[in-house]
Amino acid sequence: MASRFRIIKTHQIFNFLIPTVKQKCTVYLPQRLINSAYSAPPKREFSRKLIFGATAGAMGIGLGLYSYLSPPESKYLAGIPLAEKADFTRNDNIMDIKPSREVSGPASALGLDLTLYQYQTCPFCCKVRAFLEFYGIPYKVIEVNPVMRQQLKFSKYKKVPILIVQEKESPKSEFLWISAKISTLGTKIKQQQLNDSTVIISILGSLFLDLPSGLDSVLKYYVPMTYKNEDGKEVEEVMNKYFLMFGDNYEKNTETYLKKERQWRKWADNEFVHLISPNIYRTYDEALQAFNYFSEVGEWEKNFSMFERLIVIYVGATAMYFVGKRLKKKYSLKEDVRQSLYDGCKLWMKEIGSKRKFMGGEMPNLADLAMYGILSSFEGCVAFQDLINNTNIGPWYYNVKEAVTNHYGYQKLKI
Ligand SMILES: N[C@@H](CCC(=O)N[C@@H](CS)C(=O)NCC(=O)O)C(=O)O
Ligand SMILES: *[C@@H]1O[C@H](CO)[C@@H](O)[C@H](O)[C@H]1NC(C)=O
Ligand SMILES: *[C@@H]1O[C@H](CO)[C@@H](O)[C@H](O)[C@H]1NC(C)=O
Ligand SMILES: *[C@@H]1O[C@H](CO)[C@@H](O)[C@H](O)[C@H]1NC(C)=O
Repeated sequence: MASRFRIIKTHQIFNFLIPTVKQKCTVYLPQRLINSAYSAPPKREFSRKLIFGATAGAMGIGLGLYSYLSPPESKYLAGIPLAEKADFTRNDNIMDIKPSREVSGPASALGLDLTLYQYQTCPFCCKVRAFLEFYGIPYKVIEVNPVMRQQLKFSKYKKVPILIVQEKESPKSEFLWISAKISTLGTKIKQQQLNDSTVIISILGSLFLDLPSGLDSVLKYYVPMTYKNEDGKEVEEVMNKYFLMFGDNYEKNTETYLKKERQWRKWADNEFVHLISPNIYRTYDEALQAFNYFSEVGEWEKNFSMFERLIVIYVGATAMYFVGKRLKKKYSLKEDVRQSLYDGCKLWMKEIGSKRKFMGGEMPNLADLAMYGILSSFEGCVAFQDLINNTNIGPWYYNVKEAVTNHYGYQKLKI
């Protein structure tokens, strides 16, 4: 019983709220909030200002009470099983972690074994999943615990998504495939860690769509550089991450098309994504509805007592309502944040125009997949319904969804 008594102090709440807001990924925050009630947030020096003064007390009491009442640890996060035990003490073998689930697809003969470290509702992770599903590439998922992040212990890079690619000898025929499978038992398997959603997509895109010359040769083109950003903080980034490396398929006349594709991938990542949180938590009622939706998809009713569930929903909604307001100011959104969201979608649809089905023409391209992935991260929220009702993005969205869920990209793979 003693171990159950874990009061979460107010400053610990800020420790996980503020970095997340800074990381521009707030859609998955509810999960983070919920999980923090199970396990104390990582110890970090507290040096940040208290911005959400008004909610602080209520949240402290709410979460404190909640952590007292809830079981000491859970294997589930919003209904998704967390990856089991991350024990890297014996060796560095990342593959020791048991995946949360496996996703199948027709492109099983790629000779690659992919493992995605992710948060289910993070828009950047949704982007990578949309890409993999569109091309029918099978992968394993390791759902990271957003507070403890013990599943990322092996990595110096601490954000999600991370993709671990294990290269089997890439056989071209069925026969070779079988022999390679047999030989892996004895051979050392090559393993690469890819960081950042856009880098992951560009590397796999180069590899599968044009340059089937092996992962190592593609990786040489995507070297991270260290530099200081506006805040004077050292960051590592692959500068050419929006560029794909082309081999024989490169044609001069596609230059404009490729430029547009890059430009809109970048826009989705750096501009559109900021419109989400202020919109899904626009009013207190909508924040509540969003949390009720998370509760539904995550089957919280099965996992939480009614009392616990209500505390999480009300405390979470209150906190996120204020976070949304702060982000609205930070990114200078319109007074009615919906207008900014509509503007974003209208701009996107205007660029596609009336002659094309997708930005990519007859088939979605990487810009379509990025935008779709980001939108799909809040598909169940009121803000999404409003978008569908008040802009013309619906038909495009559901067309991409059909293409993604039916793996329409599979026939384009060069394997
Ligand atoms: N540019 C990165 C951004 C990734 C990112 O910001 N991920 C967030 C989650 S959505 C994260 O892991 N933040 C660190 C944290 O929450 O501790 C990408 O496109 O993958
Ligand atoms: C990803 O980050 C890790 C550090 O955590 C680094 O070792 C690895 O080389 C990076 N991957 C790429 C492809 O840059
Ligand atoms: C949470 O709900 C899922 C789905 O119903 C169930 O399988 C799982 O056992 C529950 N987890 C906990 C910790 O109760
Ligand atoms: C959107 O339109 C549908 C059908 O017209 C309606 O049932 C729904 O209430 C509307 N949703 C919102 C959020 O306006």
